[in-house]
Amino acid sequence: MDKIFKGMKPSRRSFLTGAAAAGAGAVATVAKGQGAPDPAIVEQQPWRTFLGEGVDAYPYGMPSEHEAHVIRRSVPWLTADPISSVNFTPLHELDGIITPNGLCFERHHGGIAEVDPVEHRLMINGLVDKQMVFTMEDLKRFPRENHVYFLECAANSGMEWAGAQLNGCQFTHGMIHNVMYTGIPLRLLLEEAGVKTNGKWIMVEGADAAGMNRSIPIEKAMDDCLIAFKMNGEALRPEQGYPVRLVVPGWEGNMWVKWLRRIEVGDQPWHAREETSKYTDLLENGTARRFTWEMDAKSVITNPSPQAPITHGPGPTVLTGVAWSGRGTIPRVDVTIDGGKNWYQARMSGPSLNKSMHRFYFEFDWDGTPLLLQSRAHDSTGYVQPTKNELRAIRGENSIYHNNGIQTWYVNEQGIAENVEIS
Ligand SMILES: Nc1nc2c(c(=O)[nH]1)N[C@H]1C(S)=C(S)[C@@H](COP(=O)(O)O)O[C@H]1N2
Ligand SMILES: [Mo]
Repeated sequence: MDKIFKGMKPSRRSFLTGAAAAGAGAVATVAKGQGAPDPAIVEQQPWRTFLGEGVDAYPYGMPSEHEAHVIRRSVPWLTADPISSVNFTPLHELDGIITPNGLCFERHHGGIAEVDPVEHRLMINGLVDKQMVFTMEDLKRFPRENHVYFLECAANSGMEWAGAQLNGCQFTHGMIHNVMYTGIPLRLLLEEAGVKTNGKWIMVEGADAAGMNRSIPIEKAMDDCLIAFKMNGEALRPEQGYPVRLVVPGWEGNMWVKWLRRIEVGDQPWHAREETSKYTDLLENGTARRFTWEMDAKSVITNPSPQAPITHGPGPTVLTGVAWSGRGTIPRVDVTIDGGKNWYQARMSGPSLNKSMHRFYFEFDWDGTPLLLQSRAHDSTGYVQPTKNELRAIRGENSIYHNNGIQTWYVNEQGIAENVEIS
């Protein structure tokens, strides 16, 4: 990239003092100035001329029709068939930290299972004192907990290993959602069944046609895993595993088995398809990285970004994005608007929860010259998000999974943004 940068400096201070200083003058840089009377002010708007719908018009509420573009989207060339496919969370349209249920990305290996909760059973078998079968009603008699956790597919940003490819944070980073789960600690169910002393692993299996399964070490199972049946306060959506899914905080999304039907306790891992042929990365020396469960710290700028260009021209500009780590919280995110020449600490806003998404902002005065935007997350262990090239130096070029490299957006004079890489 050979772009010219001049006169860009962050100016949160000048924006704030300007706005506080004296109404009119300062605000004029943000709002429209004088000129012809604004019809939106001086003319009667249609919605003032008739009464609105009554309270029962929408028994289950939906977003405004003006938000119809805020949807999950797929990339047709990524998969051959929607039955075993993925779509992406529209990160560039969201704010705060919670992903609304209808916008949580979906990844299914055998389509969305249509499970009847009354007929659904969860079985625990294998190396236990007492094999057990629970109905949904049984599960709801165990003590519950509420936690906000991100779920990120290990393949999120996978296409970017080969270079900048997909034009939009929805597609480069949208295999993630952040939800408040209500569920039962898995530990309580395992204690009920009584894990034998040689029980070192569990195998979790879905009730979908794919029967997707994964092995999880018993330490994690006994630590913070949840048997979840609610997301953001309401029942899980069918796409997300209704009526019950496993929550494996901080670990790759593939392990969060949906439509959970069976937990087998064993003395070694099962070497299932999803932990051998998939979710494994071949290194340059011919060995493979396997059982890479934890999701490393990562961040992305959601606005501006290719699907969310700057449309207001130069002047006060709000940059925002999200950051997360499978190892803890995100105390700090740095951002640059000049491709790394200068870094500034972003402002974190909203709750800082363990293994949850975090929101950051950076307000600056855009002078209308091209920008190279990047964000860099620091997690609570001190780990700092690497560049893509730092990752490639260690993992080589064969990887698909666990790409947590720094993302770059190029913004031109018109405010149009594009996915690029700089060395
Ligand atoms: N039973 C079952 N569980 C599953 C899957 C599946 O296909 N079947 N897909 C897995 C993968 S690869 C991911 S990334 C997450 C996606 O969860 P989501 O659809 O809620 O986004 O679910 C995991 N759990
Ligand atoms: Mo996944």
